[in-house]
Amino acid sequence: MEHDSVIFDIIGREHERQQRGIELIASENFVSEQVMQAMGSCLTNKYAEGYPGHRYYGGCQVVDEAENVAIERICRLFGAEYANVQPHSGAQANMAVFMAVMKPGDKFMGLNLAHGGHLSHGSPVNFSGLVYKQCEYNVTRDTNLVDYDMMEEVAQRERPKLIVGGASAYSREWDYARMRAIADSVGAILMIDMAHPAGLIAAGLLNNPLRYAHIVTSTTHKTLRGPRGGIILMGKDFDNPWGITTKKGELRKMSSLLNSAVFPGVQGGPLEHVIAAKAVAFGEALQPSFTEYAKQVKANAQAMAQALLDKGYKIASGGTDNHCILLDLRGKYPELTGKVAEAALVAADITVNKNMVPFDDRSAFQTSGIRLGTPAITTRGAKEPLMGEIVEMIDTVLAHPEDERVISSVREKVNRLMAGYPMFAW
Ligand code: DSN
Repeated sequence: MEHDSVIFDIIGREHERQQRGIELIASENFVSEQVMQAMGSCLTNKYAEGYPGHRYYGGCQVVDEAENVAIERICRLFGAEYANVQPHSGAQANMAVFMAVMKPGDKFMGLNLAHGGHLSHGSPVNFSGLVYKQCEYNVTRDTNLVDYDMMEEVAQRERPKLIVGGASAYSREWDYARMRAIADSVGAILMIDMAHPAGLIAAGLLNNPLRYAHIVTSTTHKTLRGPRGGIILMGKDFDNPWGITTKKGELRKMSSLLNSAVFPGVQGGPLEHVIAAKAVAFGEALQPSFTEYAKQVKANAQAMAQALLDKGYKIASGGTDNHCILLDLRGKYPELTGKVAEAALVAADITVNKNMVPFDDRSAFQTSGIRLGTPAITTRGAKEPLMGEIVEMIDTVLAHPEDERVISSVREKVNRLMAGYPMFAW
């Protein structure tokens, strides 16, 4: 077969882009070589609709073993009693939970997308907002912390069937105990989407939502540093069989409802090569070296936040407890949009994404903020002193976002610097 030089040239250029730049997108990371190898393996050839031991295809005895290893490792990592490792993404994990616990038209509550929430937590352009009715809670204007009083008030008024916690641009710890109390007070199910901080939770650096929530979802590719994908977990309530009583009067356990919602509900054949890569990543996350990595992610985020504050920037909520920083550009450069800032930084090979900040007066296409994160740069081996240097370079670019000469001189510095931080250094 002829070598596909078109695609492999593209892959080579993307590898080069990743190698030479500073990656600060809070939801990205660099996987290990063995995670990559498992993803690129012959397991991609196998159809395995169903679950280990109960498949709709023959020849699944070997992939069954890989899926069982992934389930056992992720349960050990988070203290879970149940895991489904098949969701292709975090959004599909959320979709499956919604399908298991609600009927179309039922009401649920999630964090306002413009305040750091996620598309799949009720955006009107997403299945979550199209199929279900959403009500929402905010962060407060003064602290930018989740407004639990508002959450309680809205829950009492709207009586949602499901309360969703978790965010894609929120840098603070969550009060899961209070959320569970609010959910219990209205008979709602509590689901926490821990996609962003999962790696820090696995390392014991943040509260574990499994101790409070009925159901927890996550992606596997952010701080958890695995392949792109999703998972669903249950912990605390698993021992008390709960679920839905069928017309025949039988109780269908939540684990069974969730499994059916993933397959055949929202997905067909599982990606067994990705599941094997998830198992590899979960195995890595169980090692002491991963705890050291996660501590460094957090230390780097705090060093970066402090360096930004020292330079006069405003950070939503004033700082960070995790891997993520939401920079409110209105503090230092009120005229600068997130869109322009993102483009200037990307031109300097510093990759970030524009992001709305709480109570933003600009649209999601312009925004007044950018989101920064330390998971990927930490995997490259960065420590606290480098955070100061990065902030210096960010500040130089943001002070002159349209000056080609400034941008190109920062880019040269970035490229020289990153040559000393190989992609698979860890
Ligand atoms: N899109 C992801 C993020 O960047 O946070 C969340 O799914």
